[in-house]
Amino acid sequence: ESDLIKAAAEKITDMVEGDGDPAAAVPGRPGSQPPPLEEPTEPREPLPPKPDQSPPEPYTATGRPTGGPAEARAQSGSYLTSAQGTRLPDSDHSLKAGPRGPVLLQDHHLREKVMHFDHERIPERVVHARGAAAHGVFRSYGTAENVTRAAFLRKDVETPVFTRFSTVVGSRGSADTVRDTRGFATKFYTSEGVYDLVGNNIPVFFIQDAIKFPDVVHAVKPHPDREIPQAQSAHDTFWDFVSLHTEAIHHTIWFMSGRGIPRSYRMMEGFAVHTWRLVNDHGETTLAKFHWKPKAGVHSLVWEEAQIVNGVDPDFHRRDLADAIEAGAYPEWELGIQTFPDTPEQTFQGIDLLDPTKIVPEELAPVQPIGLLTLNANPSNYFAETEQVAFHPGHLVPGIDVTDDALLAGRLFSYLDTQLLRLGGPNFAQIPINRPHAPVNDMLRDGMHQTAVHKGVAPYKPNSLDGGCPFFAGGDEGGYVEVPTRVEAAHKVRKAPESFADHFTQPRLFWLSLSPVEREHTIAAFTFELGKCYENAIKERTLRALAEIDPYLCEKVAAGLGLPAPEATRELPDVQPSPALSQVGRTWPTKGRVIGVVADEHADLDAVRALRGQIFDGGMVPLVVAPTGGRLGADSGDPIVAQRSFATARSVEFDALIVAGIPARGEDAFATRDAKAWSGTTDVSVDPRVLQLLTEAYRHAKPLGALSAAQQAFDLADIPADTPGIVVGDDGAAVLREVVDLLGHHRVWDRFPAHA
Ligand code: HDE
Repeated sequence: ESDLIKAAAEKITDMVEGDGDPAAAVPGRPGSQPPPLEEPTEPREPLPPKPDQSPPEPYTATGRPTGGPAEARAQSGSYLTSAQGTRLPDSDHSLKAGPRGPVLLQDHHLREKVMHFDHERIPERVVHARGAAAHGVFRSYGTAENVTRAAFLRKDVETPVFTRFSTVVGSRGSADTVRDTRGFATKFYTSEGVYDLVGNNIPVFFIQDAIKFPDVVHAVKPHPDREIPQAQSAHDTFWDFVSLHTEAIHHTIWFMSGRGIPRSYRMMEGFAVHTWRLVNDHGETTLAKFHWKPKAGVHSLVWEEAQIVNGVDPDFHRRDLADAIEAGAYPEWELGIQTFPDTPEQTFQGIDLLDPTKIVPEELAPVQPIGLLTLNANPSNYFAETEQVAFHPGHLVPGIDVTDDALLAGRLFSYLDTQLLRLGGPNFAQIPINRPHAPVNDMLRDGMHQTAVHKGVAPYKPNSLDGGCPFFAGGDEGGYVEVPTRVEAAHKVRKAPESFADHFTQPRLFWLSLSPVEREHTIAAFTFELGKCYENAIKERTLRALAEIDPYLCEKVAAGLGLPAPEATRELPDVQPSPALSQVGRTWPTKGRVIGVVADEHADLDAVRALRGQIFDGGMVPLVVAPTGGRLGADSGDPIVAQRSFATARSVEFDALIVAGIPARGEDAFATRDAKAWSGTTDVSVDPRVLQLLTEAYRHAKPLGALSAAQQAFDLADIPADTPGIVVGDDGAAVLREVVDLLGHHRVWDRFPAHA
């Protein structure tokens, strides 16, 4: 047989003109080539092999293509690649569990190739429809080099990226600050093809098997009869599903906590959820979970804030991201990995690594930083970039491989399939934002929205007419070679592993890791959401699930619903809390936070100027709030621009407030309104909108400061001066310092009642 292969290889080589023998450079290539055809009846000179082509035109943040030939997708170049530019070692065999099969669902090359072929003869995301995105760069520390051979994770390699954040449930026009999970998807345009890290801001998922995804999504989407409620989980069908399907309760308790209403996309963690298999230069494998850690800290809104924002500024998160980038305050995240030995059991300290409803606490497996993501440019066109970007967990590069997580397997199918409908055909990899920055030499042809003008006559392998090009890449030429993991022979079953049946230990771990105030907010969220359900049976079933997590949680929610609290059916497990899961009790950076300075013409304008400068110098955003738009001290040599007026400002926009003057109630301001109704006070000598600013900020436990002359504003707003987080003084700089110290904790947590 080997003689036959050798003769075949020589024959092909003879037919090829040009330098050297490209076949010789490809280990194993002759073995993958069937014997050549007999001589053509009309012999003619074969086409010469073509050189590696240039990458397709990359799209930049400024919208300017940075070069590359127009006909960038002919079957030219040295190596056959996927549509994402990843070199392929083989295109003739499906990935199978042994030579006799069965074929594995995780064969993303097979699916890409066949999917594309199926659609060669020539609408909103079904989930994650609403999003906001930005361009940036990922700089690798090189600390992952020992576990993965991925080129973009080598030391100091910089890779362009595009990151899209999203809500899951609402449609494209829904509001940003609804209670929901957030998507956190990053496309890395690496030298080895596109790598997509398609994660969420919650490290676990609702379900353990992709086959249930349509069920959970149907349950959380609006009711099919009236199509309400929009972008909400607070309705019967969602809680019906969760209460009947308790593996969802872990994800659910995460988004009932503050994690479901982030303060900003810039202040969210991200998680790839599944366990991945990394492979290094020596072929050694390691299991890993990916984490994004925001430099700005992990912060949430409180529920009332989130609701006000939905009305006042439904684009709050989108605006916040774009404004920060435009101001040069580039958001940053560190990418980190938790690593685990790749043992046959695929468990770590008893935790099943293939179960996407389980975390591994950071205290057991520390998150090791491997690189820094900086988002530094806003998209130039929402549709072209944010809307048309197509992520896919199967866009992988050598060094990162999948595991047998059944949720991941379904995703590997779904993300390609959904783009066919959404982007109108199989050529979405040619849309500028999706184009790899690595050479693409695929043999995918024609179809809807084909933009390439292909040359050559032989878009098939093997061929002699195009000089046999392009060639396969072995592992040492950057080919994506699947890790030959062993698949044990077993019976075909529709079953989950036993360990997947534990649905409550980790929700309890999460609950016990929260601080008392975070627990109260979580109780309030459960009480609100279940309170919006009509069916008592659904509430009762959910309470039974809560009883398996914690008696206090269950009792408080039950009391709020006016229902009896059930008992747990077993002794609750003794779990060790994970302090890393709480957002309270740590000091965070204050860079990028927004401080409002309230003033009018009668305020000490020098003090206002000084405050503004000091806030700015501290890397924060000062926003002067004045009775009207325009400028304060217009006649002075140094007028102060008012960024907000009493009509446009609302407390939710500020992380802290400092009152520099007490703005009297203006002639026209609310002349016909009842000041008491707005401000909770009968005194109308202060503009009621200022009182509203203060009372709301106070309720939301934000740091509040006042220059001594203005402290009366607190009395008028019924804010006791001796409560925590109220700072009054003559020296503006000292007041600011104290306010910023408080802001380092995000909120004045002591101001919230907390018993749990
Ligand atoms: Fe997705 N998901 N998903 N998902 N997902 C989509 O793909 C799907 C899951 C995530 O900004 C869709 O292009 C299935 C987990 C993000 O464009 C679709 C299952 C995680 C985004 C799809 C999951 C995610 C999506 C809809 C269960 C976190 C937005 C539009 C097996 C690790 C990406 C699209 C963007 C989008 C399917 C579960 C994250 C339909 C079948 C778990 C961030 O293909």
